[in-house]
Amino acid sequence: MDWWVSMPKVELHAHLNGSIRNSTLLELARDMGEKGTIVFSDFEHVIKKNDRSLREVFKLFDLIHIVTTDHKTITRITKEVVEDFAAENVVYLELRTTPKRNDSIGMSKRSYMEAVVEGLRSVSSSLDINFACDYPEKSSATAEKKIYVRLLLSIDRRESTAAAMETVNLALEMRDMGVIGIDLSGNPTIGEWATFFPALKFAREQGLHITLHCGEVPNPVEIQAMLHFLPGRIGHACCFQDEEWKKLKSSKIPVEICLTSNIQTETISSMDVHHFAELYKAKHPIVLCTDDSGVFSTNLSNEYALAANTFGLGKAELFELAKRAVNFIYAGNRVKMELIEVFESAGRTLEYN
Ligand code: 6MZ
Repeated sequence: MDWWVSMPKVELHAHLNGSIRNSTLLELARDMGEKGTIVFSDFEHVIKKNDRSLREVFKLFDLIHIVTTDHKTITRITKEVVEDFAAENVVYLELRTTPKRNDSIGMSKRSYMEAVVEGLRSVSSSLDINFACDYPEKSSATAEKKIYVRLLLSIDRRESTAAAMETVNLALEMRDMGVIGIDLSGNPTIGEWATFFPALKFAREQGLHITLHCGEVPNPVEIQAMLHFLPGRIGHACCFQDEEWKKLKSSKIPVEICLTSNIQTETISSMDVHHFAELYKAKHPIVLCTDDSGVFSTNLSNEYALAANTFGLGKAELFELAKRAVNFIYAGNRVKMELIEVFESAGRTLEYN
């Protein structure tokens, strides 16, 4: 594992609340249990379960949101998630989260996002972080690592057109705080493409980048509509049929691949039939990602090791794959050039045997 940890990596598909440390989740649930807000034993059972269907994963997210959705906790988990990615040499992270409103605790979508930004500002002093052009890069002479972080705001498929539009407007207001795009996610069996389309179209017209969860369940009409929209990237692409593969390949839309997530949620029946192999062989743009490292007990180094073992690829090939991901990031050219330099310098010192 050490080698996969030491290799620089780019993470483009990570949901904040799905990346929460298990220890933090249990601690928060225990605290709430002691205060009588929740019944801890009900949570413990769900949190500690390992294999979850897609439906159970969304039940778990509802539980996670109960214990995490206050400003202080959102700040804490943002800080921890960034530090965890940096610790395994993720050098560029696009972190996505669904802005949430909770009137009973005075939380608006904006104050939720400000708590996220506060988490970025409070990362450990052993880490250099670059997340927004208007904030001076936080760097210290003692820092051991550096990470670039950018934010994507997620629209949950349970939301209305108006709520989706509110998220897009918030993203536009927060562009100087590292927000660069919009994601469409949430339970894929809920909601209609037509509901989100106006907000996504407006977002793109305003210059925001778009990534869509696409084809997590079979839904050819929606998949076709999404591909026709030509998003900057898509996530998953598990349940595509011939026609959709053809369209995807000719469009060259990069795919965020989440191996462990797809297997655990059974959206792909086994690794030997995973579309990673076919897309890799076809030289289609792909990037390995974690999805929800906390929920699926994985990390990005583990996903690279898994790809190497499952698909018979060598270290040099996966290093190239990680480096190519720089082409698909949503940050601008200056960051891309700095990242290429990070990879080139690592490539000169890493041993491939
Ligand atoms: C679709 C997913 C997801 O936004 O509260 N999310 N949406 N498919 C998946 N595959 C397993 N994994 C996570 O992070 C949690 C939210 O991200 C979305 C869901 O909407 C979930 O509630 P945030 O930080």
